[in-house]
Order: sequence, then C-alpha cells, then structure tokens
Amino acid sequence: MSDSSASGRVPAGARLLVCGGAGFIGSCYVRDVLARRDGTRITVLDKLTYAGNRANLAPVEADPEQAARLAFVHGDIADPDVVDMLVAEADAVVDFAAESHVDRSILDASAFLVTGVIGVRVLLEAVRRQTEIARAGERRAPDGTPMGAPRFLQVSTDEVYGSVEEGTSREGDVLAPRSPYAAAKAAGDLLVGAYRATHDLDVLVTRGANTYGPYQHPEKLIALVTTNAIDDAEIPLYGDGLQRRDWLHVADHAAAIDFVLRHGEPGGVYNVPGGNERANRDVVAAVLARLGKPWALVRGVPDRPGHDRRYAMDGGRLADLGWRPTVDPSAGLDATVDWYRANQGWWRAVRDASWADYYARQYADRLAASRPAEGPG
Ligand code: NAD
Ligand code: TDX
Repeated sequence: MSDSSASGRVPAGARLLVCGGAGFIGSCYVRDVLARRDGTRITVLDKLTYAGNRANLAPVEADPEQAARLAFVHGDIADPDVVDMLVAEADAVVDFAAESHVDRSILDASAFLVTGVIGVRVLLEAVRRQTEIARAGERRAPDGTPMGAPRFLQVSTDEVYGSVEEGTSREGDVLAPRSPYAAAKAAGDLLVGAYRATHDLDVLVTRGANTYGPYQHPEKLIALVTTNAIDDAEIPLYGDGLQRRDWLHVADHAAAIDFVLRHGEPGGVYNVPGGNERANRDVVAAVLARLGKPWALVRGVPDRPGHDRRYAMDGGRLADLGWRPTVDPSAGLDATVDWYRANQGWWRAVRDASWADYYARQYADRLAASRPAEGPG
C-alpha cells in the first residue's frame, strides 16, 4: 500500500475502527495500514466467527511498534453497547464484518442477515450519534482534542448487481442480488444510502470483485482448489465450470478501500474491479499447473442453486479518483498458491471440526454424484 493513500479526508495519525479485521480482507487491510508506520492507530472489532482468526494479525503482533498501535476487541457489530463505545473514539469506521460465503448462505441465511442488516444499522446509528455530537461542537478525543464527524466505509461486493451476462455494472445500476448472501450485502448498501439521504452522514461504499490471496479461508474457490490439490483430494467444480469471475488480489482490494476512505466523495459508491476476468475452469487449471497436479483431481458436481453466471464491473469512477490495481494477475495467483504451500500450518488449523461438518454437508452428496470434469479449452 503506497504512502499516497494516506491523508486526504481522514487526519494523519487517525484512529480507525476496523470491523471484521480478523478476517481475510480486513486483516490484510490492518496489516498493510499499520506497516505504513504513519501513526495510524487501529481498533479491530471482530466476533471471531469460524472465519475470523487472530493468527491473521500475527505479523502485526510480532512487531512491537505496530502492535502498540493495534487494539483488539472481541465483539459483535450488532451489539450497540460495544459499538457505541468504540465509534465514539474513532475518526473513521471501516466495516468488513460479514458472513461472506454464498454456499453457507444457501444452507442457512440467518447469521448473514443479523450481521449484514442489523449489524450495519447498529454501526450507522453510532455514526449518526457521533455526527450529531460533532455538529454540536462537542466531540472530543480522550485527550480532549476536538474531533470531527466520523467517516464510515461499508465494504460491499459486485454480487449486489446480480449475474451480469454481458457488459459491466456501474455504481448507479439497480441492485439485483440472487443469493441470500448478496441480498444481505445489498441491504447493507441500501441502509448506508438511506442514512446518507436522511441524516447526511459522511458515508462511502466500495464494491469489490472476487478477491484472492494469502489468509483466505479454504472454503472459497482458489483457496479450496489449492489446499485440496496439495492433499491430492478431489476438487468440486460446480456445473460446467464456465461461470466467470473478475479476480482481484487482496492487497489491491485493501489498498483500494484505504484510498476510497482517504479520498472518496462523501456519499460515494465505488466499484473495485480486478480487471482479470476468467472462467472458473481456467482458474482451477492455473492453480493445478502451479502445483504440478493433474486435472483428473477435478470433479464436475451438481451446480450451486441460483449460481450467478458472471460478474463484471466498470471501474471508471475509481480510476477517475486516481486508483488502479497493481498486482499482475498471473504473478498474484502463483504467489498465492506458493503461500498456501508454504503455510500449511495456517490452513490446516483453520480446517477444524466445524470445517469437517461443513465440508460433509456441502460436498458429500455432490461428490457422490460427480463425474470427471471437462478440462479447459
Ligand atoms: P471473511 O469471512 O474472511 O471475514 C469476515 C470477518 O468478519 C471475520 O473475521 C468474522 O469473524 C467477522 N465477523 C462476522 N460477523 C461479525 C459480527 N457480527 N461482528 C463482528 N465481526 C464479525 O470475509 P472476507 O472475505 O474478508 O470479506 C470481508 C468483507 O468484504 C465482507 O463484507 C465481504 O462481503 C466483502 N467482500 C468480500 C469479497 C471476497 O471475495 N472475499 C469480495 C468483495 C467483497
Ligand atoms: O467448491 C466450489 N466449486 C466451484 O465451482 C466453490 C466453493 C466455488 N465454485 C465456483 C462458484 C463461483 O462461480 O467458483 C466461483 C467462486 O466461488 P466462491 O469462491 O464461493 O466465490 P463467489 O460465490 O463468486 O463469491 C465471492 O466473491 C464475491 C466471495 O465469496 C464473496 O464474499 C464476494 O462478495
């Protein structure tokens, strides 16, 4: 993350509240912002669901200078008491907290809605209260320094636009989510817009593409394919494997979020595309090639219900603001595969008892009904 992303509309040495900062993208954001050593202080609020992992913050905790600027609070964004207390001290709030896996939302959507709808509302209410206090000239840091109203950035996804058979989604397009996960995320986006319109809060939304990189939970496609292939285990490919996703490296996604936080227009919504659209089959083949594993591991399994065929976003608004991705797609994928090969302790620990239950529920019947998958063209 470059120094040029600092300053802008968030003060130097800012206090950031990062919700969901122990997950995949949130922890990358925390690691990268603290590694800049520009005085930023971060409080992570994380519920530590199956996807949250303190080990993702180990590089920060191993560095005394960075560790001194990190505080960790184990809690829920849907809990107004803890949220009010933490938002009161923050110059800005970045919300990564979510249930993030489409397949799990198909099995049971309840936690998706509690975090994605109720949780986002609790955060917005706390931001609203602090904004009102700041507007009255009464907002103060613990040391008595006057504070402005907090900025709030909601981390959202390309999935809110629904399946895009042709062309690209723009920020003003109608939202048409098709999975319970995507519907919960779209509800969060709409709440942010409603609080902007009603209470004139300083809010932002980023909509990122499919993200890959180190520390991603092995439930997601690239991490699943890599970890299964390392173990010579079967790789489940849904349907014909010709669904298309736009892949964004996690370091670029985190950098874009920070850039928008510092430079985005109040009320702005910004797509964050990766500029790297590929069919699932080709992504799987690239991972196997890097590991020197055979295509025969791949099994064609019954499709995900309501499976979105394609996501693709227009990135013009973010480019006009001054940001573009920097990670080369092939190099990024190879480095990610190498990271999983070199860090087996990390993902084997994540594959705990609850993982075995989930894996059986999600894949046992599908793999029993599987066939050899057609290879890439
Ligand atoms: P993740 O599942 O790896 O991490 C989510 C984190 O949020 C975990 O640390 C979890 O413990 C925490 N959390 C969940 N519910 C919480 C609650 N109620 N209170 C506090 N913490 C809670 O997810 P990720 O892949 O890092 O995604 C982060 C955000 O980015 C999500 O909002 C997701 O919708 C969005 N996003 C993800 C992708 C992707 O491809 N992974 C792409 C675009 C947008
Ligand atoms: O076992 C699998 N087999 C398979 O073919 C899995 C887990 C996935 N897939 C396919 C489904 C998708 O077409 O691979 C593609 C990617 O799947 P996921 O990794 O589950 O991601 P996706 O459903 O596209 O959603 C992701 O990108 C947008 C993230 O999980 C979301 O959090 C984000 O918002």
